[in-house]
Amino acid sequence: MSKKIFDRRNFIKTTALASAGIILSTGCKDDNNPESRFENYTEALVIGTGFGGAVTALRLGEAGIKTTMLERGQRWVLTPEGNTFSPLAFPDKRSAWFETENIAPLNPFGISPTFERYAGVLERVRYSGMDVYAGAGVGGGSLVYGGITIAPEKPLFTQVFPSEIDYDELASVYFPRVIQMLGASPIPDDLLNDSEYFEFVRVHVEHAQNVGLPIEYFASAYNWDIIKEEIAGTIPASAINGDIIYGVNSGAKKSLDHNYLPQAEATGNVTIKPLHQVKDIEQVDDGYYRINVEMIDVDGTVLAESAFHCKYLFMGAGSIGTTKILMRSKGKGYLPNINDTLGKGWGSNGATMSVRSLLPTNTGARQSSPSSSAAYDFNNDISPTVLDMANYPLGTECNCLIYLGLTLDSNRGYFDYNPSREDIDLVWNNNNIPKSAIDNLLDRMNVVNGGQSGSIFILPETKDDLTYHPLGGAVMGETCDWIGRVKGYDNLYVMDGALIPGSTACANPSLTIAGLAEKNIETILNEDILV
Ligand code: FAE
Repeated sequence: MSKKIFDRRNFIKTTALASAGIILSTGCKDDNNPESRFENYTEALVIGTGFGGAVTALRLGEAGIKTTMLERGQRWVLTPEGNTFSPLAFPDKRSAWFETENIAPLNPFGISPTFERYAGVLERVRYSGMDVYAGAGVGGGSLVYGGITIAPEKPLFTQVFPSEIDYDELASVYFPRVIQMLGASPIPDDLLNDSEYFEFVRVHVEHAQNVGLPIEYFASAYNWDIIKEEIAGTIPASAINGDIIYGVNSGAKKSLDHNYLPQAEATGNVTIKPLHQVKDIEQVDDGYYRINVEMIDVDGTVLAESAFHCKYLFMGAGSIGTTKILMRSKGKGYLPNINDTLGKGWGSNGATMSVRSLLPTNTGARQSSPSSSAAYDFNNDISPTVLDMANYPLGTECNCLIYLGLTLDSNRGYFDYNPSREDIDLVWNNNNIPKSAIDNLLDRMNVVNGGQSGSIFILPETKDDLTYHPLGGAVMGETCDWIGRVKGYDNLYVMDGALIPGSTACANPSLTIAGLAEKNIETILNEDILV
Protein backbone atom coordinates (compact mmCIF):
# COMPACT_ATOMS: atom_id res chain seq x y z
CA MET A 1 0.00 0.00 0.00
CA SER A 2 2.71 2.46 1.00
CA LYS A 3 4.63 1.93 -2.25
CA LYS A 4 1.55 2.81 -4.29
CA ILE A 5 0.92 5.95 -2.28
CA PHE A 6 4.57 6.95 -2.52
CA ASP A 7 4.63 6.57 -6.29
CA ARG A 8 1.41 8.52 -6.74
CA ARG A 9 2.68 11.29 -4.55
CA ASN A 10 5.95 11.67 -6.43
CA PHE A 11 4.08 11.57 -9.70
CA ILE A 12 1.80 14.44 -8.67
CA LYS A 13 4.73 16.50 -7.41
CA THR A 14 6.82 15.93 -10.51
CA THR A 15 3.93 16.64 -12.85
CA ALA A 16 3.07 19.86 -11.06
CA LEU A 17 6.65 21.11 -11.16
CA ALA A 18 7.10 20.14 -14.79
CA SER A 19 3.95 21.91 -15.90
CA ALA A 20 5.05 25.02 -14.07
CA GLY A 21 8.36 24.78 -15.90
CA ILE A 22 10.40 24.87 -12.73
CA ILE A 23 12.18 21.54 -12.70
CA LEU A 24 15.74 22.44 -11.83
CA SER A 25 18.91 21.07 -13.24
CA THR A 26 21.23 19.13 -10.93
CA GLY A 27 23.56 21.29 -8.85
CA CYS A 28 21.47 24.48 -9.08
CA LYS A 29 20.49 25.97 -5.69
CA ASP A 30 16.73 25.92 -5.24
CA ASP A 31 15.60 28.92 -3.19
CA ASN A 32 12.14 27.43 -3.01
CA ASN A 33 13.49 24.24 -1.54
CA PRO A 34 12.78 24.34 2.20
CA GLU A 35 15.62 21.91 2.83
CA SER A 36 18.11 24.53 1.72
CA ARG A 37 16.23 27.41 3.37
CA PHE A 38 15.65 25.95 6.82
CA GLU A 39 17.84 24.32 9.45
CA ASN A 40 16.85 20.71 10.30
CA TYR A 41 13.98 20.56 7.83
CA THR A 42 11.68 17.61 7.31
CA GLU A 43 8.36 17.73 5.54
CA ALA A 44 6.47 16.51 8.60
CA LEU A 45 7.35 16.72 12.26
CA VAL A 46 5.61 14.97 15.15
CA ILE A 47 6.09 16.14 18.74
CA GLY A 48 5.84 13.19 21.14
CA THR A 49 5.96 9.43 20.62
CA GLY A 50 2.84 8.30 22.53
CA PHE A 51 -0.38 7.01 21.03
CA GLY A 52 -1.34 10.00 18.90
CA GLY A 53 2.23 10.61 17.77
CA ALA A 54 3.10 6.98 16.98
CA VAL A 55 -0.02 6.36 14.88
CA THR A 56 0.57 9.61 12.99
CA ALA A 57 4.23 8.90 12.28
CA LEU A 58 3.61 5.39 10.99
CA ARG A 59 0.98 6.53 8.52
CA LEU A 60 3.10 9.49 7.38
CA GLY A 61 6.07 7.20 6.90
CA GLU A 62 4.02 4.69 4.93
CA ALA A 63 2.85 7.53 2.69
CA GLY A 64 6.45 8.33 1.83
CA ILE A 65 6.67 11.52 3.86
CA LYS A 66 9.95 12.27 5.58
CA THR A 67 9.05 12.70 9.23
CA THR A 68 10.98 13.63 12.36
CA MET A 69 9.68 12.72 15.82
CA LEU A 70 10.89 14.79 18.76
CA GLU A 71 10.58 13.07 22.13
CA ARG A 72 11.60 14.63 25.46
CA GLY A 73 12.27 11.26 27.15
CA GLN A 74 14.76 8.46 26.67
CA ARG A 75 14.67 5.44 24.42
CA TRP A 76 14.48 2.38 26.66
CA VAL A 77 16.03 -0.73 25.15
CA LEU A 78 15.24 -4.10 26.72
CA THR A 79 18.20 -6.16 27.91
CA PRO A 80 18.38 -9.99 28.14
CA GLU A 81 19.11 -9.56 31.86
CA GLY A 82 15.73 -7.86 32.31
CA ASN A 83 17.06 -4.76 34.03
CA THR A 84 16.07 -1.89 31.74
CA PHE A 85 13.35 -0.36 33.89
CA SER A 86 13.07 0.32 37.60
CA PRO A 87 11.45 -2.47 39.62
CA LEU A 88 8.18 -1.57 41.35
CA ALA A 89 9.39 -3.11 44.59
CA PHE A 90 12.32 -0.73 44.94
CA PRO A 91 11.79 2.31 42.73
CA ASP A 92 14.96 4.05 41.60
CA LYS A 93 15.71 7.12 39.51
CA ARG A 94 14.51 5.38 36.33
CA SER A 95 10.96 5.33 37.71
CA ALA A 96 10.33 9.07 37.69
CA TRP A 97 10.65 12.07 35.39
CA PHE A 98 13.01 14.39 37.29
CA GLU A 99 11.93 13.62 40.86
CA THR A 100 13.87 12.63 43.95
CA GLU A 101 11.57 9.97 45.42
CA ASN A 102 8.88 7.44 44.54
CA ILE A 103 5.91 9.14 42.89
CA ALA A 104 3.44 6.25 42.60
CA PRO A 105 0.12 6.94 44.32
CA LEU A 106 0.27 3.58 46.12
CA ASN A 107 3.39 2.16 47.68
CA PRO A 108 2.73 -1.51 48.50
CA PHE A 109 6.12 -2.14 50.06
CA GLY A 110 6.33 1.06 52.06
CA ILE A 111 9.89 1.59 50.83
CA SER A 112 10.64 5.19 49.87
CA PRO A 113 14.21 5.47 48.68
CA THR A 114 15.44 8.84 47.53
CA PHE A 115 17.35 9.19 44.29
CA GLU A 116 18.84 11.76 41.95
CA ARG A 117 16.79 13.63 39.38
CA TYR A 118 16.74 11.70 36.14
CA ALA A 119 14.82 11.32 32.88
CA GLY A 120 12.71 8.41 34.17
CA VAL A 121 9.53 7.02 32.64
CA LEU A 122 6.65 8.31 34.78
CA GLU A 123 5.82 11.98 35.22
CA ARG A 124 3.73 13.40 38.02
CA VAL A 125 2.51 16.97 37.63
CA ARG A 126 1.12 18.47 40.84
CA TYR A 127 -1.66 20.95 40.18
CA SER A 128 -3.88 22.46 42.83
CA GLY A 129 -6.47 19.76 43.63
CA MET A 130 -5.33 17.35 40.91
CA ASP A 131 -2.20 15.25 40.38
CA VAL A 132 -1.72 14.25 36.76
CA TYR A 133 0.42 11.27 35.69
CA ALA A 134 1.86 10.69 32.21
CA GLY A 135 4.57 8.70 30.48
CA ALA A 136 7.90 10.09 29.27
CA GLY A 137 10.11 8.25 26.81
CA VAL A 138 9.97 6.71 23.35
CA GLY A 139 6.50 5.13 23.50
CA GLY A 140 4.99 7.81 25.75
CA GLY A 141 2.15 6.65 27.97
CA SER A 142 2.37 3.12 26.59
CA LEU A 143 5.60 2.57 28.56
CA VAL A 144 3.79 3.04 31.85
CA TYR A 145 0.24 2.04 31.01
CA GLY A 146 -1.68 -1.03 32.08
CA GLY A 147 -2.36 -2.18 28.53
CA ILE A 148 -6.13 -1.88 28.96
CA THR A 149 -7.41 -1.54 25.41
CA ILE A 150 -11.08 -0.91 25.73
CA ALA A 151 -13.66 0.83 23.57
CA PRO A 152 -16.24 3.16 25.11
CA GLU A 153 -19.84 1.96 24.99
CA LYS A 154 -21.83 3.82 22.34
CA PRO A 155 -24.58 5.23 24.63
CA LEU A 156 -21.91 6.81 26.85
CA PHE A 157 -19.65 7.87 23.98
CA THR A 158 -22.46 9.86 22.39
CA GLN A 159 -23.04 11.73 25.65
CA VAL A 160 -19.47 13.04 25.57
CA PHE A 161 -18.53 13.28 21.90
CA PRO A 162 -20.40 15.46 19.42
CA SER A 163 -22.41 13.86 16.63
CA GLU A 164 -19.69 14.81 14.13
CA ILE A 165 -17.63 11.93 15.54
CA ASP A 166 -19.10 8.78 14.08
CA TYR A 167 -18.95 6.07 16.78
CA ASP A 168 -19.88 3.27 14.40
CA GLU A 169 -17.04 4.15 12.06
CA LEU A 170 -14.54 4.18 14.93
CA ALA A 171 -15.87 0.90 16.29
CA SER A 172 -15.95 -0.90 12.96
CA VAL A 173 -12.78 0.41 11.29
CA TYR A 174 -10.34 2.27 13.52
CA PHE A 175 -10.55 0.54 16.91
CA PRO A 176 -10.01 -2.88 15.30
CA ARG A 177 -7.09 -1.43 13.32
CA VAL A 178 -5.40 -0.26 16.53
CA ILE A 179 -6.08 -3.52 18.38
CA GLN A 180 -4.60 -5.46 15.49
CA MET A 181 -1.54 -3.18 15.33
CA LEU A 182 -0.92 -3.51 19.07
CA GLY A 183 -1.57 -7.24 19.05
CA ALA A 184 -3.85 -6.84 22.07
CA SER A 185 -5.90 -9.82 23.20
CA PRO A 186 -8.00 -10.95 26.17
CA ILE A 187 -6.51 -13.02 28.95
CA PRO A 188 -6.34 -16.74 28.08
CA ASP A 189 -8.60 -19.04 30.11
CA ASP A 190 -5.80 -21.08 31.66
CA LEU A 191 -4.16 -18.04 33.22
CA LEU A 192 -7.49 -16.62 34.34
CA ASN A 193 -8.78 -19.84 35.87
CA ASP A 194 -5.66 -21.44 37.32
CA SER A 195 -2.87 -18.98 37.97
CA GLU A 196 -2.22 -17.69 41.48
CA TYR A 197 -1.30 -14.37 39.86
CA PHE A 198 -4.91 -13.93 38.78
CA GLU A 199 -6.67 -15.00 41.98
CA PHE A 200 -7.54 -11.37 42.72
CA VAL A 201 -9.17 -11.07 39.30
CA ARG A 202 -11.33 -14.12 39.99
CA VAL A 203 -12.45 -12.61 43.31
CA HIS A 204 -13.14 -9.24 41.66
CA VAL A 205 -15.28 -10.90 38.99
CA GLU A 206 -17.22 -12.93 41.53
CA HIS A 207 -17.88 -9.93 43.76
CA ALA A 208 -19.02 -7.79 40.84
CA GLN A 209 -21.28 -10.50 39.48
CA ASN A 210 -22.78 -10.96 42.96
CA VAL A 211 -24.16 -7.42 42.69
CA GLY A 212 -25.39 -8.05 39.16
CA LEU A 213 -22.66 -6.32 37.17
CA PRO A 214 -21.66 -7.58 33.72
CA ILE A 215 -17.96 -8.27 33.14
CA GLU A 216 -15.87 -7.61 30.07
CA TYR A 217 -12.58 -9.41 29.48
CA PHE A 218 -11.07 -6.71 27.32
CA ALA A 219 -8.16 -6.77 24.90
CA SER A 220 -4.99 -6.21 26.82
CA ALA A 221 -1.74 -5.07 25.19
CA TYR A 222 0.24 -7.89 26.75
CA ASN A 223 1.99 -10.91 25.35
CA TRP A 224 0.42 -13.63 27.47
CA ASP A 225 2.99 -16.20 26.31
CA ILE A 226 5.77 -14.08 27.82
CA ILE A 227 3.76 -13.86 31.04
CA LYS A 228 3.55 -17.65 31.06
CA GLU A 229 7.34 -17.80 30.57
CA GLU A 230 7.77 -15.44 33.50
CA ILE A 231 5.55 -17.67 35.63
CA ALA A 232 7.47 -20.78 34.49
CA GLY A 233 10.72 -19.06 35.46
CA THR A 234 12.33 -19.45 32.04
CA ILE A 235 12.91 -15.69 31.78
CA PRO A 236 13.45 -13.04 34.49
CA ALA A 237 10.14 -12.08 36.10
CA SER A 238 8.84 -8.56 35.62
CA ALA A 239 5.12 -8.23 34.79
CA ILE A 240 4.31 -10.84 37.43
CA ASN A 241 6.22 -8.74 39.94
CA GLY A 242 3.80 -5.94 39.19
CA ASP A 243 6.35 -3.90 37.21
CA ILE A 244 3.70 -2.18 35.14
CA ILE A 245 3.84 1.56 35.77
CA TYR A 246 7.62 1.88 35.50
CA GLY A 247 7.91 -0.33 32.40
CA VAL A 248 8.04 -4.10 31.93
CA ASN A 249 11.51 -5.62 31.58
CA SER A 250 10.52 -8.94 30.02
CA GLY A 251 8.94 -7.47 26.89
CA ALA A 252 5.50 -8.73 27.95
CA LYS A 253 3.97 -5.30 27.53
CA LYS A 254 3.15 -4.49 23.91
CA SER A 255 4.02 -0.83 24.24
CA LEU A 256 4.32 1.35 21.15
CA ASP A 257 8.07 0.72 20.92
CA HIS A 258 7.17 -2.89 19.99
CA ASN A 259 4.74 -2.10 17.18
CA TYR A 260 3.82 1.30 15.74
CA LEU A 261 7.19 2.98 16.30
CA PRO A 262 9.55 0.31 14.88
CA GLN A 263 7.18 -0.11 11.94
CA ALA A 264 7.30 3.65 11.37
CA GLU A 265 11.12 3.58 11.41
CA ALA A 266 11.12 0.57 9.10
CA THR A 267 9.46 2.68 6.38
CA GLY A 268 12.81 4.46 6.10
CA ASN A 269 11.02 7.80 6.36
CA VAL A 270 10.67 8.29 10.11
CA THR A 271 13.46 9.36 12.48
CA ILE A 272 12.98 9.46 16.25
CA LYS A 273 15.03 11.91 18.30
CA PRO A 274 14.89 11.15 22.04
CA LEU A 275 15.88 13.68 24.71
CA HIS A 276 14.65 16.51 22.48
CA GLN A 277 12.29 18.62 24.57
CA VAL A 278 10.15 21.06 22.61
CA LYS A 279 9.79 24.50 24.17
CA ASP A 280 7.57 26.30 21.71
CA ILE A 281 6.68 26.63 18.05
CA GLU A 282 6.38 29.52 15.64
CA GLN A 283 5.02 29.97 12.18
CA VAL A 284 7.73 31.40 9.94
CA ASP A 285 8.04 32.26 6.25
CA ASP A 286 5.44 30.91 3.86
CA GLY A 287 3.59 29.05 6.58
CA TYR A 288 6.43 26.73 7.55
CA TYR A 289 6.85 25.92 11.24
CA ARG A 290 9.89 26.39 13.44
CA ILE A 291 10.10 24.15 16.50
CA ASN A 292 12.38 25.39 19.27
CA VAL A 293 13.99 22.53 21.14
CA GLU A 294 16.24 21.88 24.11
CA MET A 295 18.48 18.85 23.72
CA ILE A 296 18.81 17.50 27.24
CA ASP A 297 20.98 15.02 29.06
CA VAL A 298 19.46 12.30 31.27
CA ASP A 299 20.17 14.46 34.32
CA GLY A 300 18.21 17.35 32.81
CA THR A 301 21.21 19.43 31.74
CA VAL A 302 20.44 21.39 28.60
CA LEU A 303 23.21 20.33 26.23
CA ALA A 304 22.17 22.60 23.38
CA GLU A 305 19.29 24.59 21.99
CA SER A 306 18.25 23.89 18.48
CA ALA A 307 15.52 24.54 15.94
CA PHE A 308 13.73 22.15 13.61
CA HIS A 309 11.52 23.14 10.70
CA CYS A 310 8.69 21.47 8.86
CA LYS A 311 5.72 22.04 6.64
CA TYR A 312 3.26 19.79 8.47
CA LEU A 313 3.37 19.88 12.26
CA PHE A 314 1.61 17.27 14.41
CA MET A 315 1.17 17.73 18.15
CA GLY A 316 1.42 14.43 20.02
CA ALA A 317 2.87 15.55 23.36
CA GLY A 318 -0.21 14.41 25.30
CA SER A 319 -2.94 16.48 26.91
CA ILE A 320 -0.60 18.39 29.20
CA GLY A 321 2.42 18.52 26.86
CA THR A 322 0.52 19.68 23.80
CA THR A 323 -1.58 22.21 25.73
CA LYS A 324 1.54 23.62 27.37
CA ILE A 325 3.47 23.98 24.11
CA LEU A 326 0.53 25.61 22.34
CA MET A 327 -0.30 27.97 25.23
CA ARG A 328 3.33 28.98 25.61
CA SER A 329 3.58 29.61 21.86
CA LYS A 330 0.38 31.66 21.86
CA GLY A 331 1.44 33.47 25.06
CA LYS A 332 4.74 34.47 23.46
CA GLY A 333 2.92 35.80 20.42
CA TYR A 334 4.22 33.06 18.10
CA LEU A 335 0.81 31.57 17.29
CA PRO A 336 -1.59 34.48 17.90
CA ASN A 337 -4.43 33.12 15.77
CA ILE A 338 -5.24 30.15 18.02
CA ASN A 339 -8.61 30.94 19.53
CA ASP A 340 -9.36 31.45 23.21
CA THR A 341 -10.73 27.95 23.74
CA LEU A 342 -7.11 26.78 23.98
CA GLY A 343 -6.46 25.39 27.46
CA LYS A 344 -10.13 24.76 28.14
CA GLY A 345 -12.27 21.62 28.29
CA TRP A 346 -9.81 19.61 30.37
CA GLY A 347 -11.05 16.58 32.32
CA SER A 348 -9.66 13.75 34.44
CA ASN A 349 -11.78 11.08 32.71
CA GLY A 350 -13.71 10.85 36.00
CA ALA A 351 -10.87 8.67 37.29
CA THR A 352 -10.64 7.27 40.81
CA MET A 353 -8.49 4.95 42.88
CA SER A 354 -9.92 3.00 45.79
CA VAL A 355 -9.55 -0.05 48.02
CA ARG A 356 -11.85 -2.64 49.54
CA SER A 357 -10.28 -4.25 52.56
CA LEU A 358 -11.03 -6.74 55.36
CA LEU A 359 -12.58 -9.03 52.77
CA PRO A 360 -13.75 -12.40 54.10
CA THR A 361 -12.12 -14.18 51.12
CA ASN A 362 -8.47 -14.47 50.22
CA THR A 363 -7.55 -12.28 47.28
CA GLY A 364 -4.07 -13.68 46.64
CA ALA A 365 -0.61 -12.63 47.72
CA ARG A 366 0.48 -11.95 44.16
CA GLN A 367 -1.92 -9.33 42.83
CA SER A 368 0.54 -8.47 40.13
CA SER A 369 -0.75 -9.51 36.75
CA PRO A 370 -1.86 -6.96 34.15
CA SER A 371 -5.44 -5.82 34.32
CA SER A 372 -7.76 -8.03 32.28
CA SER A 373 -11.39 -7.44 33.24
CA ALA A 374 -13.78 -4.58 33.85
CA ALA A 375 -17.11 -4.51 35.69
CA TYR A 376 -19.82 -2.25 34.27
CA ASP A 377 -22.14 -0.37 36.61
CA PHE A 378 -24.09 1.75 34.17
CA ASN A 379 -27.17 2.01 36.40
CA ASN A 380 -25.24 3.61 39.25
CA ASP A 381 -27.48 6.34 40.79
CA ILE A 382 -24.71 8.93 40.65
CA SER A 383 -22.83 8.23 37.42
CA PRO A 384 -22.20 5.32 35.07
CA THR A 385 -19.09 3.60 36.37
CA VAL A 386 -16.53 1.08 35.16
CA LEU A 387 -14.29 -0.72 37.64
CA ASP A 388 -10.84 -1.97 36.56
CA MET A 389 -8.30 -3.65 38.82
CA ALA A 390 -4.91 -2.30 39.83
CA ASN A 391 -1.88 -4.30 40.96
CA TYR A 392 -0.94 -4.79 44.57
CA PRO A 393 1.93 -7.29 44.54
CA LEU A 394 2.50 -7.38 48.27
CA GLY A 395 3.71 -10.98 48.44
CA THR A 396 1.44 -11.69 51.39
CA GLU A 397 -2.34 -12.03 51.74
CA CYS A 398 -4.00 -8.63 52.24
CA ASN A 399 -7.69 -9.62 51.87
CA CYS A 400 -8.04 -6.53 49.76
CA LEU A 401 -8.71 -5.41 46.20
CA ILE A 402 -7.40 -2.22 44.61
CA TYR A 403 -9.60 -0.58 41.99
CA LEU A 404 -9.17 1.99 39.27
CA GLY A 405 -12.66 3.30 38.59
CA LEU A 406 -13.85 5.49 35.75
CA THR A 407 -17.01 7.59 35.86
CA LEU A 408 -18.90 9.82 33.46
CA ASP A 409 -17.93 13.11 35.06
CA SER A 410 -18.89 16.26 33.16
CA ASN A 411 -16.65 18.42 35.35
CA ARG A 412 -14.13 20.40 33.28
CA GLY A 413 -11.16 22.53 34.25
CA TYR A 414 -9.01 24.97 32.34
CA PHE A 415 -5.39 26.07 32.19
CA ASP A 416 -4.03 29.55 32.84
CA TYR A 417 -0.78 30.56 31.19
CA ASN A 418 1.82 32.06 33.49
CA PRO A 419 4.17 34.15 31.31
CA SER A 420 6.90 34.58 33.93
CA ARG A 421 7.26 30.81 34.41
CA GLU A 422 6.28 30.07 30.79
CA ASP A 423 4.14 27.30 32.23
CA ILE A 424 0.47 26.43 32.67
CA ASP A 425 -1.60 26.00 35.84
CA LEU A 426 -4.74 23.89 36.05
CA VAL A 427 -7.84 25.47 37.55
CA TRP A 428 -9.88 22.55 38.84
CA ASN A 429 -12.85 22.48 41.20
CA ASN A 430 -13.55 18.98 42.42
CA ASN A 431 -17.26 18.13 42.35
CA ASN A 432 -16.84 14.76 44.14
CA ILE A 433 -18.98 12.98 41.54
CA PRO A 434 -16.34 10.34 40.73
CA LYS A 435 -15.73 9.53 44.40
CA SER A 436 -19.46 9.44 45.22
CA ALA A 437 -20.24 7.15 42.29
CA ILE A 438 -17.47 4.71 43.13
CA ASP A 439 -18.34 4.70 46.84
CA ASN A 440 -21.95 3.99 45.92
CA LEU A 441 -20.81 0.91 44.01
CA LEU A 442 -18.28 -0.24 46.61
CA ASP A 443 -20.92 0.04 49.35
CA ARG A 444 -23.20 -2.31 47.40
CA MET A 445 -20.33 -4.73 46.89
CA ASN A 446 -19.47 -4.65 50.59
CA VAL A 447 -23.08 -5.37 51.65
CA VAL A 448 -23.26 -8.47 49.46
CA ASN A 449 -19.66 -9.72 49.64
CA GLY A 450 -18.39 -8.37 52.95
CA GLY A 451 -15.48 -6.05 53.55
CA GLN A 452 -15.22 -2.30 53.82
CA SER A 453 -14.22 0.62 51.63
CA GLY A 454 -10.79 2.07 52.33
CA SER A 455 -7.88 0.84 54.40
CA ILE A 456 -5.82 2.82 56.86
CA PHE A 457 -2.74 0.94 55.65
CA ILE A 458 -3.27 1.30 51.92
CA LEU A 459 -5.64 4.13 51.04
CA PRO A 460 -8.08 5.46 53.64
CA GLU A 461 -10.72 6.55 51.14
CA THR A 462 -11.47 6.75 47.45
CA LYS A 463 -9.30 9.32 45.69
CA ASP A 464 -10.54 11.37 42.75
CA ASP A 465 -7.88 14.04 42.92
CA LEU A 466 -5.37 12.17 40.79
CA THR A 467 -5.60 10.87 37.26
CA TYR A 468 -3.66 8.69 34.86
CA HIS A 469 -5.96 9.97 32.10
CA PRO A 470 -5.47 13.68 31.37
CA LEU A 471 -7.71 14.65 28.46
CA GLY A 472 -8.42 17.91 26.66
CA GLY A 473 -6.85 21.36 26.38
CA ALA A 474 -7.06 21.73 22.60
CA VAL A 475 -10.45 20.15 22.14
CA MET A 476 -12.09 19.03 18.88
CA GLY A 477 -14.77 21.40 17.61
CA GLU A 478 -13.29 24.20 19.75
CA THR A 479 -9.55 24.81 19.36
CA CYS A 480 -9.41 22.27 16.54
CA ASP A 481 -11.83 21.08 13.90
CA TRP A 482 -13.30 17.57 13.99
CA ILE A 483 -10.14 15.92 12.71
CA GLY A 484 -7.58 17.87 14.73
CA ARG A 485 -6.71 20.80 12.45
CA VAL A 486 -5.87 23.76 14.70
CA LYS A 487 -8.27 26.56 13.78
CA GLY A 488 -6.48 29.66 12.49
CA TYR A 489 -3.50 27.73 11.09
CA ASP A 490 -2.90 25.52 8.09
CA ASN A 491 -0.92 22.31 8.46
CA LEU A 492 -0.91 22.34 12.27
CA TYR A 493 -2.69 19.39 13.91
CA VAL A 494 -3.46 18.00 17.37
CA MET A 495 -3.40 14.20 17.30
CA ASP A 496 -3.35 13.20 20.98
CA GLY A 497 -5.30 13.30 24.23
CA ALA A 498 -5.46 17.12 24.11
CA LEU A 499 -8.06 16.77 21.35
CA ILE A 500 -10.44 14.71 23.52
CA PRO A 501 -13.29 16.59 25.24
CA GLY A 502 -12.24 15.75 28.81
CA SER A 503 -13.50 12.17 28.91
CA THR A 504 -13.46 8.96 26.93
CA ALA A 505 -16.81 7.97 28.36
CA CYS A 506 -15.88 5.48 31.09
CA ALA A 507 -13.20 3.82 28.97
CA ASN A 508 -9.44 3.99 29.43
CA PRO A 509 -8.34 6.47 26.77
CA SER A 510 -5.55 4.89 24.70
CA LEU A 511 -7.79 3.07 22.22
CA THR A 512 -9.97 6.13 21.65
CA ILE A 513 -6.93 8.41 21.21
CA ALA A 514 -5.21 5.97 18.85
CA GLY A 515 -8.42 5.21 16.93
CA LEU A 516 -9.12 8.89 16.38
CA ALA A 517 -5.49 9.44 15.34
CA GLU A 518 -5.84 6.62 12.76
CA LYS A 519 -9.01 8.20 11.41
CA ASN A 520 -7.65 11.74 11.43
CA ILE A 521 -4.30 11.04 9.79
CA GLU A 522 -6.09 9.12 7.05
CA THR A 523 -8.25 12.17 6.33
CA ILE A 524 -5.31 14.57 6.60
CA LEU A 525 -3.25 12.50 4.14
CA ASN A 526 -6.14 12.41 1.70
CA GLU A 527 -7.38 15.99 2.01
CA ASP A 528 -4.44 18.14 3.11
CA ILE A 529 -1.23 16.44 2.10
CA LEU A 530 -2.64 14.99 -1.11
CA VAL A 531 -0.51 11.87 -1.26
P1 FAE B 1 1.21 10.24 25.55
O1 FAE B 1 1.09 8.78 25.35
O2 FAE B 1 1.24 10.75 26.95
O3 FAE B 1 2.52 10.71 24.78
C1 FAE B 1 3.00 12.02 24.84
C2 FAE B 1 4.48 11.97 24.54
O4 FAE B 1 4.94 13.30 24.34
C3 FAE B 1 5.31 11.39 25.67
O5 FAE B 1 6.22 10.46 25.15
C4 FAE B 1 6.03 12.60 26.25
O6 FAE B 1 7.28 12.26 26.80
C5 FAE B 1 6.16 13.48 25.03
N1 FAE B 1 6.29 14.91 25.34
C6 FAE B 1 5.59 15.63 26.23
N2 FAE B 1 6.00 16.92 26.24
C7 FAE B 1 6.99 16.99 25.29
C8 FAE B 1 7.82 18.05 24.84
N3 FAE B 1 7.72 19.29 25.33
N4 FAE B 1 8.74 17.78 23.89
C9 FAE B 1 8.86 16.53 23.38
N5 FAE B 1 8.11 15.49 23.79
C10 FAE B 1 7.18 15.72 24.73
O7 FAE B 1 0.07 11.04 24.82
N6 FAE B 1 -4.73 4.16 29.14
C11 FAE B 1 -5.36 3.05 28.69
O8 FAE B 1 -6.10 3.14 27.72
N7 FAE B 1 -5.18 1.84 29.29
C12 FAE B 1 -4.38 1.70 30.39
O9 FAE B 1 -4.23 0.59 30.90
C13 FAE B 1 -3.74 2.85 30.91
N8 FAE B 1 -2.95 2.77 32.00
C14 FAE B 1 -2.26 3.88 32.42
C15 FAE B 1 -1.40 3.77 33.51
C16 FAE B 1 -0.64 4.86 33.91
C17 FAE B 1 0.28 4.76 35.10
C18 FAE B 1 -0.74 6.09 33.19
C19 FAE B 1 0.07 7.29 33.57
C20 FAE B 1 -1.60 6.20 32.11
C21 FAE B 1 -2.37 5.10 31.72
N9 FAE B 1 -3.25 5.18 30.65
C22 FAE B 1 -3.92 4.08 30.22
C23 FAE B 1 -3.45 6.45 29.93
C24 FAE B 1 -2.66 6.47 28.61
O10 FAE B 1 -1.32 6.16 28.87
C25 FAE B 1 -2.79 7.87 27.99
O11 FAE B 1 -4.16 8.18 27.84
C26 FAE B 1 -2.13 7.91 26.63
O12 FAE B 1 -0.78 7.52 26.70
C27 FAE B 1 -2.20 9.32 26.07
O13 FAE B 1 -1.74 9.28 24.74
P2 FAE B 1 -1.25 10.61 24.05
O14 FAE B 1 -0.93 10.30 22.64
O15 FAE B 1 -2.22 11.68 24.33
